[in-house]
Formats: sequence, structure tokens, C-alpha cells
Amino acid sequence: AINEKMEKALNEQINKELFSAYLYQSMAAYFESKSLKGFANWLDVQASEEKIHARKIYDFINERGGRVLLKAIEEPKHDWDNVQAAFKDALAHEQFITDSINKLVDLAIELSDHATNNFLQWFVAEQVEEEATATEIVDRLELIDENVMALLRMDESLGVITLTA
Ligand code: OFO
Repeated sequence: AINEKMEKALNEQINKELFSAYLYQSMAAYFESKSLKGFANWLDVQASEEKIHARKIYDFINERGGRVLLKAIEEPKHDWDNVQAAFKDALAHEQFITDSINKLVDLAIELSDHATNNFLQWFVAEQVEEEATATEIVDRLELIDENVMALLRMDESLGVITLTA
């Protein structure tokens, strides 16, 4: 069976992953309202990935004989000043999630919970990827600055991305 402290922390992580999904869906809705369908698509795909992250933890808790407890999901932000601001928020959020995953690993080590530590390593690797992708978008948006043509081209290129996770 799973340690009670670990079970609680994993349940909190489910909530954070579901909030991530909610936040990205809210960003997608914001971009839809601006007719930037490519950015909306990218965030839609992100939101779906976050639900998969939550599900992975949900399944793991059950597999270990723990109890999944779903808590209320915080209301996400609805508006941003511009494309740049939204993606900066997305990157900051991923950094927050990385920190949260690292703390879970610390706890697993502290408890000598090797199974959970092993399970969490997937998330450690995933966060490297998530941060790299968000950073790349933020960097490109910085280069684009107020060049509308370049922004529309980027919107177009993000419109073809589909779910792979
Ligand atoms: Fe975006 O990686 Fe989960 O939260």
C-alpha cells in the first residue's frame, strides 16, 4: 500500500494537473476570442496532455491501493494583455509544476518509496520537454514583438500540431 503522506501529495498533484488543463483551456478560449486559431489549437492540445498527466497519477494511486480524492479546481485567469503575456504565464506555470514534481520526488526519496520515485521519473523527463517547448515559444514571440505578419505565420504553424502524448 502507499504511504498516506505520499497519497495526499499525489492527490494534490492530480489537482494541479487538472488546473493546468483548465488554465490552458482558458488560454485557448482567449485565443479563440481573438481569432488566433493556431495558438488556440496548441493550447487545446496542451490541455488534453494535462488531462493525461492527471490520469496517469490517478491510475498509479489506484494501482498502489490508494484512494483518489478529487478536489475543487481553482478558477483560471480569463484574459491576457497579448499573446506574449499568455505564453509567459504558461511558461511560469510549467516552472511551478516542475518544482512541484521535484518536491514529490524529494518526498518519495525521504520515504524510501522507490516505486513512486520510479513512477515520477516520467514526469521529471516530461517537465524538461514542457519547459523547453514553452521557452521556445516565449523566445520566438519576443523576436516577433509587434510584427503582425510574423505573428500570423506563427499562429498558422501552431495550428497543425496534434496530440502525440
Ligand atoms: Fe504541463 O505538464 Fe503537467 O502540468
